[in-house]
Amino acid sequence: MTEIVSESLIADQNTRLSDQLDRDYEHLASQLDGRGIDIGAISAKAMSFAIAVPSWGTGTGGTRFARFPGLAEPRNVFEKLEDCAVINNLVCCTPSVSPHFPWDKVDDFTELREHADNLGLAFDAVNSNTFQDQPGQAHSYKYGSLSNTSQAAREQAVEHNIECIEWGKVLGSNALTVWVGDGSNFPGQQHFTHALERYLESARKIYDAIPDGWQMFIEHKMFEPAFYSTIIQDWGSNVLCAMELGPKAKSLVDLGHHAPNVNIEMIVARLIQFRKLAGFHFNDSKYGDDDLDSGSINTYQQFLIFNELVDAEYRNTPDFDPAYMLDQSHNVTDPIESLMNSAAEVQRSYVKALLVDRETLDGYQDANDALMAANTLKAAYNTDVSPILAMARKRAGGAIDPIATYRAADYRQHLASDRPAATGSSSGIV
Ligand code: LRH
Ligand code: MN
Repeated sequence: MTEIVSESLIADQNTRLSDQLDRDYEHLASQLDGRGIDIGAISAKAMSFAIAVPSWGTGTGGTRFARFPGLAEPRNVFEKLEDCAVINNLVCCTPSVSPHFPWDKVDDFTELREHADNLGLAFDAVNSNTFQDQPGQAHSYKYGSLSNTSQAAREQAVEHNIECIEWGKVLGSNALTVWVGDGSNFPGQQHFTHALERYLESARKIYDAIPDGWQMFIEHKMFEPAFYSTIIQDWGSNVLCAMELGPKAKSLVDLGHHAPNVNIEMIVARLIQFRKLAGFHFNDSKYGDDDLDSGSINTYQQFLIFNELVDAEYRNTPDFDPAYMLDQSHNVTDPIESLMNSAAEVQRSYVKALLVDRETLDGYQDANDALMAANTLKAAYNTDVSPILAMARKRAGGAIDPIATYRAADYRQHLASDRPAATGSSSGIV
């Protein structure tokens, strides 16, 4: 499959853009030099940036109202990986894929790992799914999973998470992400404390099955599918449970899982300070858990989040190694284009945060010079780092302009006959 987007096509497309890129890069180099910043050092860090792609993001997403599948949709995890390889070959910063079970369940996980290896891809955190009932499932998750009042349903959910760990071990993953939709729709429907006690009893059994060298990522979410209370509704409940469980449990921040206007960058700073930041599901949103493309709505917030992350690196925060993943639903765009765009936009926030003059900022903060402190951040944010991102891709063998190169390959048209249109579900996120 990757032949369609071949190295020679990428090289041809780059030839058209290379001279202008060199001029833009040199111009930015002199601008940054004037600010005492070595563009070479920044570019090296840009090239080391990596973010995982969600396997479930490679198919067209939908809402509860409808889903409008695109051309040549991936029909199974093998084809999802082929699309992920196209993304990585063009943007060169998405070397790993985060699988979701049972959506990506296969009979032979060794075969799946070999397929990924052949495509130059690795597996990131595995995701369990106890928010849907599978055909033939003994106990329904209608009233929850890890916190269900039914012990049998809780044990079934624990078993599934332990199975995900076993599958993840074969794939070479080193983390399990546990997000549950458990909650209530009516005041009085659920006893908050009893429900969380049941959740912790179940989570502890999963925690005890987490291998050495692995981590357990707990993901909080304000609402949906529950619309009155959610068992792990906010970062507070999340970090309390992660602390209760132990050092291998950390809190994962999905940007769309917070109420509008919540100061997510401060939540990130708190989780870093208490060594409980697992990592991120990057996306963007205007209202709820919209799962829109990263950097498409609130780019300054995404920059401010990376400002906290780069500051933690700058302060040599011990064992600071957050996992970066995208978690998006692509309802009206080609998922490959959206994932490439989003990976580059998250990389852009990281590179801009590297430009913050932290010594000067510290000085203004200590002097309570609010305006100059804010302007010091803005100076980095207002820098167009596009030449650094494009040069990082070019130097890594990728595309200076990934979208244009992908469109020149006409990938979906080429695959249309191999991947006949899928029939079936007309709504739902995947
Ligand atoms: C829940 C969530 C979670 C995934 C699912 C696909 O909204 O963010 O991370 O399991 O989306
Ligand atoms: Mn998520």
